Amino acid sequence: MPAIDIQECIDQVLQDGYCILRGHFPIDAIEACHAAWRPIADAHLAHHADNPNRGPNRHYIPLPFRPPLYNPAFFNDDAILAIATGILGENVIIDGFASDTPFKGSVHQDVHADLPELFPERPDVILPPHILVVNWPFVDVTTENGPFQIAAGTHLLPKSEGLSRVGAGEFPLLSLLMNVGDVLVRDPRCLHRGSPNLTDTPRVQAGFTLLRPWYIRRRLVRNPIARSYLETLSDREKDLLQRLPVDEDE
Ligand SMILES: O=C(O)CCC(=O)C(=O)O
Repeated sequence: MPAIDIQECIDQVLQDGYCILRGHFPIDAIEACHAAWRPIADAHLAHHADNPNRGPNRHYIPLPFRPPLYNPAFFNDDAILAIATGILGENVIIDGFASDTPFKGSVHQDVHADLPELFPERPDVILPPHILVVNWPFVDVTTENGPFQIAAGTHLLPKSEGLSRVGAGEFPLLSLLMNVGDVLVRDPRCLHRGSPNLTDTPRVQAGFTLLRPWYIRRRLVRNPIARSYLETLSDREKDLLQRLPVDEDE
């Protein structure tokens, strides 16, 4: 695994809005995730194939915090948590865990941020990050299968200015081509969009969010974690996962 310069990653996220850790997550663990994801996606599609929640043939699917989708190799990774702590401060917590998947027939999304502005009445005030997203693909991401596209640096602009300058072509939308094992750490305020998947293979990308502890997302769908599994985890993981609903019975 290549050595990681944590400060360089922190600086990239702060300046560009994202960094990529190449070859960072174990491939066998991701293959196990991919296999576990299929029946979850099939169950989701059985109800929602005709009303996709992220545009035509594109689905956001909340994932369970249980193995193999939950793996400490993803959620309790020293480098990722050092980057997150360096940006968000101590006591970061995890809330959402989901997959984003463009299937064949998906289209370009509108350019967007994943978050509302914290203080919409003062769009001129550019605040430091309060939330980060950690994404990792279950398949290699190519120009054909719907790469995530990002306009680097746009989290440092008022949102409406960023949107109009991306529209005017001042900020290129970069396709992030990633291999299985690569990890994207991003500020979800940085403007981005999904692009069309032209292939028959769903471009599955998992993601979880890391937050400053005072930030609460009330409308987020969070799958519960089983008490019996939570009790097997390290103290650091229990702290990270403290916001999750706990299923006492499972
Ligand atoms: O996964 C992607 O390519 C982009 C998804 C996205 O930004 C969204 O659905 O909000």
